[in-house]
Amino acid sequence: MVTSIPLVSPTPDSDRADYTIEQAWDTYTAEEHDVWRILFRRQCEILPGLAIPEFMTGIDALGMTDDGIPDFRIMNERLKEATGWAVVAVPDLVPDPVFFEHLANRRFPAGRFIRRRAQLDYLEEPDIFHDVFGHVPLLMNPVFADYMEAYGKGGMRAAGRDCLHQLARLYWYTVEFGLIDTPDGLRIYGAGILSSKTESFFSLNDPSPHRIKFDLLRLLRTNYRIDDFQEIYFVIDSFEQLFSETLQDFGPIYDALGGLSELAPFDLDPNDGIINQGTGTYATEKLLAEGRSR
Ligand code: HBI
Ligand code: FE
Repeated sequence: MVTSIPLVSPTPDSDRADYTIEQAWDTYTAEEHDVWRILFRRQCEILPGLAIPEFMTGIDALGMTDDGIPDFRIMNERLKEATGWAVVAVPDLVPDPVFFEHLANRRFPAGRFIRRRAQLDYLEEPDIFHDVFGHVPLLMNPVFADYMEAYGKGGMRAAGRDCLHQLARLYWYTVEFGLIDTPDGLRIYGAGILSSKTESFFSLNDPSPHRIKFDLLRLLRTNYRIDDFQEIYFVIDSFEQLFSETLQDFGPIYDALGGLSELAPFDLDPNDGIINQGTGTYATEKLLAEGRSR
């Protein structure tokens, strides 16, 4: 009897309050390690010169390679040594309060599963390649590691106020889709871009999106798209800037937001620090093709 070799290993649900599960690294299949290899090699080929250099050095410092899916037990030894962070396995997205609590305690929740070979270019939920390749290397950078903890603590404080959707924007436009200005030009530090071949090029080189200077109040007013390339990217000058902006008391900011209108992703505000104004062509053509308008 031919026993079919399973393509994917089982990712169980969690029965723990913090939604964590065992990574069960030994149960990943050869196919799953192959998908990691394809994604890892592809991104490492294009990212030098596009990603902030600290991202590339973080990969090496973690001992992350194209051998296959990293074993958290081994990777965490280096991560903990460097900045006190650890990656914990979860089945998929966890509730905001649980997510914030993990970050506030220097634990990064990473989806255990990896996308199928047929999903190389896009998938809905963050898988282990997005979470571990995209997010973890910069946790080796002490200032960015401090920012991520401060963000988690900010999220726990915000839980009492109805402003999690604004905090989610801060995460989205920095940790997921942030750009940073460097002496060699704009570079990528957002995990959502770093783990995507197509958006790595689009975010820096396409004339369609706006690229404007980071401004916390303006960012918190700005909606975002979850299902396609971003129409606007916020550019920070340094991780120190990001960290100090997040340390402040958000109370007055939430109060100021109350009197300001929300902004759609492609809107510009008269006070924007415009690095380059986008043409909007990508989204306009995409929406036209789908018979929709902005
Ligand atoms: N859960 N596992 C996981 N990974 C995330 O990136 C994540 C999450 N839950 C909530 C969330 N992100 C966003 O709402 C953040 O903006 C908080
Ligand atoms: Fe993410």
